[in-house]
Amino acid sequence: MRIAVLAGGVGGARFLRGVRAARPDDEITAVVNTGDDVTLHGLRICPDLDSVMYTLSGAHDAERGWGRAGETWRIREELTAYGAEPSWFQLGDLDVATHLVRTRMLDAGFSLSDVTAGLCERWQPGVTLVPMSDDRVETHVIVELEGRRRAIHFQEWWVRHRAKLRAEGFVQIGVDEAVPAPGALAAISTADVVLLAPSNPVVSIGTILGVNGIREAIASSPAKVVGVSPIIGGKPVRGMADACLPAIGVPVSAEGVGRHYGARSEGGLLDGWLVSEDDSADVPGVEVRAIPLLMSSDEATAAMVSTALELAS
Ligand code: FO1
Repeated sequence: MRIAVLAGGVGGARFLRGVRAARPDDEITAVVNTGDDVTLHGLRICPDLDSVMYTLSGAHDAERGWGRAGETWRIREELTAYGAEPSWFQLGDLDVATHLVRTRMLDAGFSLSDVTAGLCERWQPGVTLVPMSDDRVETHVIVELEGRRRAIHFQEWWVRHRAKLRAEGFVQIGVDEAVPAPGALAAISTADVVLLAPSNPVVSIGTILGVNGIREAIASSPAKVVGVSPIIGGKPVRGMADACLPAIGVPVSAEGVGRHYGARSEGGLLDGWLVSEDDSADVPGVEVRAIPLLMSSDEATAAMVSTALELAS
């Protein structure tokens, strides 16, 4: 079976471990959000691609959800000693090596897809990772800061301000010109099943869907499309979906997000929608299943994936 998964960072990475555990012999392709990407200290950083790559290879720090296990912070301490801003973004020494290799390859003219494939040569994630686009797309958040409305980079909003500044809107700089990365559309159109990981529906899944042609490829794909709610009991398990959804007028609920994605039969995306056993959701035109949704282990996540695949069959 060919499975295509739209995924963001931490939640998407955990989910992909479950997909791989549930279907170890199948061809799994993850189309990963790159709207969180940022250039800092001259390095190109791709948080979601790195979270997925590290987590699938077991090199991740499970507590943080991002960056490497066994990380040290000497470079960061030195940068801070020099007063080299931004000091609010923690760059680990091991992680810096990834950004150095990526930046050097990009500067040499390789595409982000080539870079990702190159990095995965070492990490062997067992899933094909494809950026949503090789073109630069950066999510900015419209906030009120010091009495002025302005757009700040998603990472500044999320890391520096801990998403405490009310998000009035999100803008994906560059998305209008962005085309899907090679392999992204093929993964979707040749898939037997397309899964929407329980990632942030606005800045992760939403950003991927905003790339020209991706939403259309899903809507016209012969595959069944099943999503997994990132909201359990009215709040996200991790991350800041509850700070993002109000900005686009979507209720912070499993039902709200399911209706936001919409039914394929009505021009939306979903055939099936998984919600937590404590939730209920009426999503017209979509088959809903209420099951345990906590990704507490690969086995727990694999059980969710098996239910999603049953729904799709
Ligand atoms: N998240 C934080 O909350 N604080 C950080 O200092 C931080 C640094 C960082 C460095 C590299 C990287 O790949 C991710 C990093 N993240 C950090 C996580 C990142 O902001 C999020 O994982 C995604 O952008 C949101 O999904």
